[in-house]
Amino acid sequence: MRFVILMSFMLLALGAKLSAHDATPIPVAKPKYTVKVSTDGATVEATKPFTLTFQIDDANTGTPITAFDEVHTKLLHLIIVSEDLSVFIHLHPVYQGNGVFQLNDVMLPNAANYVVFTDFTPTGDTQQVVRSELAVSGAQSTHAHLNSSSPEVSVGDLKITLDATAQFTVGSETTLNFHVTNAATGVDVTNLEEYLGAAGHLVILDPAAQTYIHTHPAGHDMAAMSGMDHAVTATPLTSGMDTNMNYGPHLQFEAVFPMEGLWVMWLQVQYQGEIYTFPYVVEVSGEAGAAPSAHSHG
Ligand SMILES: [Cu+2]
Repeated sequence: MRFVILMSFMLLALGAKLSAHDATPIPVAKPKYTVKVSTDGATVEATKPFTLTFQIDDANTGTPITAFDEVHTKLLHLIIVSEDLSVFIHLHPVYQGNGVFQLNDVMLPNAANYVVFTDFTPTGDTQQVVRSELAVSGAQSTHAHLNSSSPEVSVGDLKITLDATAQFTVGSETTLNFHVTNAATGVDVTNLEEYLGAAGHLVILDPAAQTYIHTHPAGHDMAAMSGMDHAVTATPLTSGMDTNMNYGPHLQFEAVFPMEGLWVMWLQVQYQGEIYTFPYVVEVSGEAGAAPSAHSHG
């Protein structure tokens, strides 16, 4: 049995949350937490550094949340994507106390509307994701125009190929297999480094950037699991892991897609001290057996 689900969780924006096995998003009437996102200037200009501040409060009482669990080595994970999903940024604001996180020298590359996901775990509660929006001066409203992308993506010295033979079906646990090779030589890469307590991070969004899925490789991040409430099974994956905590050439993730259609995924890995981000677009089909096969023969 090769399936090891260490941490695969799916969270709906606006504070609603789901376990990894829920098939459909369940909206929560009122979020438990509010995140007030502010910037240091009156406007945000493309390519100009600015400071982002996050105030996290209890939605009912308005009091600041002051205790957070460290998850994947950080108290807060910040994901920023452009509305058209061409830009993906993953950063870690620094806790200032009294429910406030801050990040200096943030820079956005173009005049666009951005969606901001703050991903945090208040001590004593489960992981929360709150969605906010941030407009850069001069932004025109737009939306993602997605096409299924090539399963092969090269960035720097690395090429990472998503197993294109897999069927992605709405509502069922989907295994995403990636194969890491040297982009120039095609040789397997087996020395990916640990990044934020995992062999890799995979963030998945729907085209409207409403549904946020963040998953990590099966069997590769035991160290990061202490104190977390995700289901853990103990079968180790032998492939792609050695005692020096190097990873590759195979990375395996699990995800449940709650809707059919195109989804965007960003895989992040660390190699030779640098973080690499690999974008993919995948098509998720309807219920198994009900949808036409992707491989039609004419
Ligand atoms: Cu992060």
